[in-house]
Amino acid sequence: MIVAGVILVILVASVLFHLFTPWWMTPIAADWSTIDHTLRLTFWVTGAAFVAVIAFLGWCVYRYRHSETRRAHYEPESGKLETYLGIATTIGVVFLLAPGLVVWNSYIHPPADAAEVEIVGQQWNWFYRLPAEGGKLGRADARFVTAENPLGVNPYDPNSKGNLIVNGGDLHLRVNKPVKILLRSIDVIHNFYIPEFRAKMDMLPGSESFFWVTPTRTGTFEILCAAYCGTGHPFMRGTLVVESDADYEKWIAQQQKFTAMNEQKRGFAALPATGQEK
Ligand SMILES: [Cu+2]
Repeated sequence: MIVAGVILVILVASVLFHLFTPWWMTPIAADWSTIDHTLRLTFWVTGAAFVAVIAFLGWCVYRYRHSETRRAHYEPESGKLETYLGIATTIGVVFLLAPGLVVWNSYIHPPADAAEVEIVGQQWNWFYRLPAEGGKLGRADARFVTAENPLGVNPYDPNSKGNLIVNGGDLHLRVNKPVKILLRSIDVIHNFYIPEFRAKMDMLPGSESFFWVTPTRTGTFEILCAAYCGTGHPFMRGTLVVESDADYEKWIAQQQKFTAMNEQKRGFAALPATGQEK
């Protein structure tokens, strides 16, 4: 009886803790409310399963408690019970997985008018690269990585020249404008994560991953690395500023161009006029 009572207390306390928890999602700052919906749905499905299993456990402890007069039945199989459990489990798993597939599909299909920004992770910093006004991002390859060109931007690609490189500073984005976030790493696996955007993705050395997002409110948000990437991992933080078009233009005007950055140091001007790297 005491054990059944303890199980009941655990069940009620767990549900109450969930309802009154001080830890909940941060206020959303992007148009990914569908991701919140899938998270809530997961809470409901797993919460219902938790309540059902713990309540069943408590009921069994109470109902089949020791009694001198009772003998246990031997009932190794129950076709009916297996059918019910099979159907209920299938429904639960479908509700857990299917909505995520729909949301994921839209998460990786940016609209045609989305701006582009590249995020590069390197132990334990964030770099950002933006195309010049109306331009495109030049290609990049690990072969081009040097002290002067930490992102490995291809200096032979004409699109590279106007690219803006933000080395260690804040990243700024326009409010209410969709942006495709391209992700690269030049050493180990990192993960670009902005909790308020409900958006995160792995950054894999040697390949480029991406997702898109529309920031919906101005403000300053923290960028976190969400994949353990070495001893400096906890310090791999960045700052994202979401702002109006006017403020964004001011910021972008201050950023350094790839060509300027290289000429200033060395390398770009010293490169042969025509390279094989086309
Ligand atoms: Cu990292």
